[in-house]
Amino acid sequence: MRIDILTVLPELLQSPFDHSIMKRAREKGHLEVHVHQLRKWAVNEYGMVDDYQYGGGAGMVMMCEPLVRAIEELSATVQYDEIIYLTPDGHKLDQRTANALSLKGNLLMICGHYKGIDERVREHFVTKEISIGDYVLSGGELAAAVLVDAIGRLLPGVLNDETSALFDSFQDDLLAPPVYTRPEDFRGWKVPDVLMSGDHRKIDDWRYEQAVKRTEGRRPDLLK
Ligand code: 6GU
Repeated sequence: MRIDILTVLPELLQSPFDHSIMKRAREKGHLEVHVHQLRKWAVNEYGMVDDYQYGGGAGMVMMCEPLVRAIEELSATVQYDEIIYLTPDGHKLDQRTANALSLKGNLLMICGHYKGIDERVREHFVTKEISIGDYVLSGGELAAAVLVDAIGRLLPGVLNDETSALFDSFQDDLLAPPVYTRPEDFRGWKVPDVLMSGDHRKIDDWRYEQAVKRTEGRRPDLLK
């Protein structure tokens, strides 16, 4: 998969994909991330990409021209399956959306800033609008990093048996069960006996029960 990201703050997206699973995904050739400085397509030599909003009101709006020039230039060499605008008023990101996007080939992500982007870019170019939750961030960059990570780890070949996504929280609409590692007894706090039993059938049953119990207690909305 190839992901291109348009942003006025490329610095914010320097390191998120240089570590751990995202690093491995890129090294193995499953994921390519290209971060572009939107000011490269600015309307003047001062790097202008935003302007006052029509109708008045505080806050700048990202202009059509730089965004559209960037989208069109990039689209000339890459066929995008989705052009995604990261915005707090978008569709709230969930595992289902991450799973679906991981099946695509090329994605273009637009990070909004200030009051957002001119509505005409949303109408005519953006194919998906995504929010990462009901709170406001200063810009779309951290949201884009979250989205790339959520998608990137699902790409075939990225995870191995040990890191398998199959048992993640949310993958089956259940939260993940509790996990333990050595020592068996830490300050008198013991690992549940069943996990030490070696009976894999019983262990699977226990984990499922725990997952259901945890989901009922913390996220009953997922069980509907
Ligand atoms: Cl995608 N952008 C911004 N600025 N804030 C957010 C968000 C996105 N998702 C949640 N809050």
